Amino acid sequence: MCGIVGAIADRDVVQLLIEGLKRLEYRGYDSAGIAVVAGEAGCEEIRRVRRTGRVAEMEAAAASEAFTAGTGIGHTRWATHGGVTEANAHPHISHGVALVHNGIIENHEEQREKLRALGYEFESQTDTEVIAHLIHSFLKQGDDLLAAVQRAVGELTGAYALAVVSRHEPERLIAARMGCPLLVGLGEGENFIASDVSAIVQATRRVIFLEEGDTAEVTRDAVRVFDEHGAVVEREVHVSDVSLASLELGPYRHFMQKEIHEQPRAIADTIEAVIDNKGFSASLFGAGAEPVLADVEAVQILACGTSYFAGLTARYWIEAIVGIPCSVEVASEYRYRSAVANPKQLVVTISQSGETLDTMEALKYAKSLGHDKTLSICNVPESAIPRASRLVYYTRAGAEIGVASTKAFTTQLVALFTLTATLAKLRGRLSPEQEGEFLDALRQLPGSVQHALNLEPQITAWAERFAPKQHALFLGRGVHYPIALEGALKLKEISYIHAEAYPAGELKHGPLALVDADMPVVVIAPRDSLLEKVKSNIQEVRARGGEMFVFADLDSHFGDSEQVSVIRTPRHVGVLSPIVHTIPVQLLAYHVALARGTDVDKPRNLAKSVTVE
Ligand code: HGA
Repeated sequence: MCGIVGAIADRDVVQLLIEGLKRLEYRGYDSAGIAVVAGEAGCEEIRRVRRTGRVAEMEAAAASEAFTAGTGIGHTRWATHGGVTEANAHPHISHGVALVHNGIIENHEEQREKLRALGYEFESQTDTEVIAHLIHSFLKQGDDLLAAVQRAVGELTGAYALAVVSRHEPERLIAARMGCPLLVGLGEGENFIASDVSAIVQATRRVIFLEEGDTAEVTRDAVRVFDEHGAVVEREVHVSDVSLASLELGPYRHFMQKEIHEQPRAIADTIEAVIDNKGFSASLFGAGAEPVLADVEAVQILACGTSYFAGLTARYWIEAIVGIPCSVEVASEYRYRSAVANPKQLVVTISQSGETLDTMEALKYAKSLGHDKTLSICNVPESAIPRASRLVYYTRAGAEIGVASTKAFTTQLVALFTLTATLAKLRGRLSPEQEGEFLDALRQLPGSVQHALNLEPQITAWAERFAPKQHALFLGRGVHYPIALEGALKLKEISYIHAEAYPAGELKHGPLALVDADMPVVVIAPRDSLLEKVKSNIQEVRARGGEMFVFADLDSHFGDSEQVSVIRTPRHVGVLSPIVHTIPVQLLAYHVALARGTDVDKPRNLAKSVTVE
C-alpha cells in the first residue's frame, strides 16, 4: 500500500527520496510524488513533482526540473479516496505546507465542509487534502508547524501516518501516526521518516518505531517524540537487520521467483530455534508463554488472504494432533460480528507484515471481548500486530517484496506446525518418539522443498498449456485442500486467470458442471489416506472430458494417461506434506503469469501490506 519517506540532511535529498520510493514500490501503488523545501535561505518554496504510474516516470520528471533541497518528503499512493490522477497523488499542499499520508480519514467530508466555510478550495478528491488545509488553518492562528500538526490530528478520525514540511520552517520535518506504521531513522547529522525501514536502509539502520498517537519533530541533529497527550517521551532505538541483499533482485527475473527459490533457506532459518532447542517448548513463543499456552482449550485463528489459508491448514493439524477445537476466520469478517469470547481460547493472528489493518482490528476486537491469550505469527519484527500480542513467533523468511506471498506462507506453516507440536506436548499428547519424528520431519523439510523446486522445468512446460485458458479449477482433500485454495489464489493474483479451489469431494455437488475441455483441473494428490478418494474424483473429471494436471508424490503410483498429466513431487513427507505441495502450485502460477506477460511482482490493483480496510 502507500509508502512514505522523508529526509532532512546537509546534502541533497531528492535522489535519496526517489531511491527510498523505489524500495517501497513492492508495496503496490498507482502514483508517486515528492515535495521538497527548495531555494535560498529566507525565500524557500515548495517544489513538487507528481506522476501517475511508476516512480521512474516521476523520477524523470523531477530530473528535468533539476532542483535540489535538504528537506523533503515522498510518497507512493495506492488510491482509496479519489481516482488515480495526478491531482490526487501526494504530496498535497496548502499555502506552503506539504504533506504525505497513508491511511484513511473517516471524517474527511465533515472536515471538508468546515474548511470550505473557512475559504479553502480543494484541488483533489482525496481524504488527505483536508489534513493539509487543517494544518494551515492552525498555522494561520499562530501555531508553529509542530503544534499545528498536533492540533490537526486531534480533529481527525480514522487512520494516518503523516510526514509534513513547510516552506516557513525548512529546518524540520513533522511526523504523526495513528493506525498506520511510521518510523524515524537516525543518521549522522541527518534524519529520516519512513513507513517501512527498507526505504531508508541505505542511509541508516537505527530506527525509532512511533507508537499510536505519537508525533515527532525531526531536525538534522535531533528527534523529539511526543505521545498522544503532547508530552515528550523516550522511545527505544532499534537496529534493523533488514539486509540490502533481500531488497535486491540478484540473478532472478522477479522477486516472486527469487522468493520461491529462497524457501529452503527461509524454512531452515524459521525452524532454527526449534532445532537448537532440541524440541518443542513454550519458550519458543516468548518469555512467559508456558502459563498462557498450558491451559489452552481451543484455538481461534484470524487472518486474511494467503495467511488465512495457512490458518486453514493449521486447523487440520491442531484438531488431529492437539485434539482441541480450532476455528479459522477471515479477520475482516470476525471484527464486525458478535463473536463469543472463550477465556481458554488462544487467539492466533497471522500477518506477513504485522501491519494488516483488518487483522490488527480483529485482534483489538478479540481483546475487547476479553481474550488475553494472544499470539502473533509475523515476519516483520517489532511491527504493530506482534507488539499488540502477548506471544509471538517470528517467521524468518527475510523481506518479502513480491506482492504475491510465497516464502511467508510456507514459513507461516512451519510456525503453525511448531505451535501444534508445542500445544500437543503441553497437553501430554506428544510422545518422545513422536516429538523425535516431528523434529526429523522439520530437519528434512528444506531438502524436500528443494527437491520440489527442481520440478521447475516440467512445470514451465505445463504453464505454456495453461497460459491461453480463462478459467481453472484446483482440487485437494483434507490438509491439502487449503493448498489448492492457495494455488488458485496465486494463479488469480498474478496471471489474472479466474481460478477456484474446491475440496475434491465437493466437485459432484456443483462445480463439475463447469468441467469441459477448456477447463484445466489441477489436482493435489499426495500419498495420504485420501489418495484413493482423490483418484475417484479424478475419474469423475475425466469422464466429463476435463483435462487434468496432477501433482502426485513419487510413491503415489500415478501414471500419465489421456487427459491426465502428472508431475511427481518428492516422496510423501508425511505430516508436512502440505508445505512441500505448495511449491509446485507457486511455480505454476509464476510461470503461467510469465507466459501471459503480466507484471508478476506488482499485479494490477493489489498491494503488499494491506494497511487500509
Ligand atoms: N486515503 C489516501 C491514502 C491511501 C493509502 O494510504 N493507501 O494505502 C488516498 O487515497 O490518497
